[in-house]
Amino acid sequence: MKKLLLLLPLAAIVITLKGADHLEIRGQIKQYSPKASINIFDPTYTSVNMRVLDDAIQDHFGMMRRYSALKDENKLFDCDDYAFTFKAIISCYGSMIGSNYECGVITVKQEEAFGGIPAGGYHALNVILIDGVMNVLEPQTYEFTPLSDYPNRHHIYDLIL
Ligand SMILES: [Ca+2]
Repeated sequence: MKKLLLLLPLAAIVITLKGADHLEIRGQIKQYSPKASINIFDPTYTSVNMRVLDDAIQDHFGMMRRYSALKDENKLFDCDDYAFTFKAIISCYGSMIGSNYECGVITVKQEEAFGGIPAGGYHALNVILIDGVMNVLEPQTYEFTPLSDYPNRHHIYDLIL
């Protein structure tokens, strides 16, 4: 029992440190959406763990609440702005500890509802590497699911990472 307890933290560290290079990321998107336009700016990325993700979500939620009056008044702050501000916060968290966290913005055709956003039209949201798994995260509700289960994975138009 004691041995098992010692091994668990080590396993967690290995999973947390797992990253992805630009070719892996490109391949993951292209396997579902071969025609997607891919803009990846760095050669390698690292994975967030749940603690970093929770902290970033709290910060982003706080920022969205502070500016909610502005958002509601002019309606200019929409899905792409949620996605880019979330990406920016994740980048800031990465820079604090010298990590290049993988968090990108994707544009999709919203064929199916996801994360509380109904089907219809085009939509922007995030892809993010969480504990070594590429996830799609809806930055208006913070729901996320592995890319392999994301219902609109075959309708990704572009990625900016
Ligand atoms: Ca906008």
